[in-house]
Amino acid sequence: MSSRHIDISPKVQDALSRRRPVVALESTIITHGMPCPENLEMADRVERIIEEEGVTPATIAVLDGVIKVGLSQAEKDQLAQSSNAMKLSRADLAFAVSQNRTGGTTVAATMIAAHLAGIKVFATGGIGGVHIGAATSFDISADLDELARTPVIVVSAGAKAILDIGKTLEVLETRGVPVIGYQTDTMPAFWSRQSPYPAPLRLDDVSAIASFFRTREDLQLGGGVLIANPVPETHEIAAADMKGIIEAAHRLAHENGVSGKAVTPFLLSTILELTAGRSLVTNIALVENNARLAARIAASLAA
Ligand code: PSU
Ligand code: MN
Repeated sequence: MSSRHIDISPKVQDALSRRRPVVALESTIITHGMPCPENLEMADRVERIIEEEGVTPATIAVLDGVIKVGLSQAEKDQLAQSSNAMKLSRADLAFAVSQNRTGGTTVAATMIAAHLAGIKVFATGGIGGVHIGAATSFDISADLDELARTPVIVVSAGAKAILDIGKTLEVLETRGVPVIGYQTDTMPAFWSRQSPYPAPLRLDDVSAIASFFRTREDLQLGGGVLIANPVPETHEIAAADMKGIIEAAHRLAHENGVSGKAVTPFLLSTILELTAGRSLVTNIALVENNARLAARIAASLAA
């Protein structure tokens, strides 16, 4: 893929042309999901974890109108410290490019860029989904439609517990997106390993996930696959502990009239305050855990 709008770093380009495994990483989590400097430490650490697995990381973002696939240290620093970075999903990606803007890419926009670059595996924290109250707010993340159309494996810790997980699973099923619990029968809920919902499908090893993805390609089904990888037990916050905090964060969002793209960042930062930083420690642990699994899936796919 060559386009004047996309710049693939030499390291990532080299891995792709030698058919070596590559894992894409999103950047809204850097610009809007975590405070500085924890965002930068997390971004560096997940890249290192992927490299330790012998796989090439490719953090994706838009810098001054160019879709970057693989960021240099200086570019990562710039993005992590930027105070006016946009939050870019499918709707705003071309806007940012044509207006020479800088922004973090959401799960949806990162999937688009990864696919354009020829990357099949992507690690994140939690995907966006159907928000609580969506019946009246109509707030459903573009991540779900992207999973339905773009053939990338997205490794997550499930849907964020700030969402309506049941409705998120219903929409994914309707749009034909396989949701696979990794070594679990239960749909994980981001900070917690448990939710009231079963995982629709289950696979227990990376070679089975790779084989499943290849079968989907053979059958020309199109669209992505969502892997739901529970947060490690050592860092889990029990669902019962999160419940009241999530409700309080929603009340505050409502009282402050927060809507649209601002909802997810507002809820995440409010929950960070209400848990005195504990949610952030868990968030970082689960992203690292997902990066490791994504690297192993990518290695298996490339073998
Ligand atoms: N998970 C996190 N932190 C985040 C996000 C997910 O732990 O910042 C971001 C992802 O980039 C995801 C986006 O794609 O939130 C979803 O936003 P929305 O609900 O506005 O579509
Ligand atoms: Mn939304």
